[in-house]
Amino acid sequence: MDRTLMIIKPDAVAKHVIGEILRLVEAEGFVVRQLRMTHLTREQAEAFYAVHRERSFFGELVGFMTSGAVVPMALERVDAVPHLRQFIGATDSTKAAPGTIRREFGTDVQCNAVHASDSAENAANEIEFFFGKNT
Ligand code: FUP
Repeated sequence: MDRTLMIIKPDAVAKHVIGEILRLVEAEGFVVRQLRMTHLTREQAEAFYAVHRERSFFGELVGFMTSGAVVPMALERVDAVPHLRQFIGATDSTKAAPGTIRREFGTDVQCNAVHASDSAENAANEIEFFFGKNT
C-alpha cells in the first residue's frame, strides 16, 4: 500500500461538496488515514507551493489557497499517487476528462477543487507538512 496527499481546496469547501468528494474517493478504494480542516496562512501556502514561486500565477494561487478553509488528507491505496492523479484529472478543470473530480467539482485552472501529490517523494513531504512525521 502507498500513501498520497489530497487537499480539498477552498472552492470545493465553499460549494459544500466535501462529502461528495470523500464518497467518490472512498468508493475508488482509497482509505482515509489522516484528515483535518485548516485555514492556511500566507506563509504556509507559500511554503506548500514553493516550487511555483517564480511562476506568474504564484500570487493568485497563494491568494486562492488562503481564501477559505481546506481539507488535507492522507489517503492509502495500491498505486496511490498515480491512481489519484488519474482520478482527479487534468489541472485545468475545463480540460479534465468527464467523470474526474476536477471536471465534476472544479471550474478552471485555479479553482480546480483538489490537489493531489505528483510523486511518492512529494507525497511523503506533503503528508509530513500537514500531519507531521511518523504518519
Ligand atoms: P497540479 O499538479 O495538477 O496541481 O498542477 P501544477 O503543479 O502544475 O499547478 C499547481 C497549482 O497551480 C494548480 F493546482 C493550480 C495552479 N495553477 C494556476 O493557477 N495557473 C496555471 O496556469 C497553472 C497552475
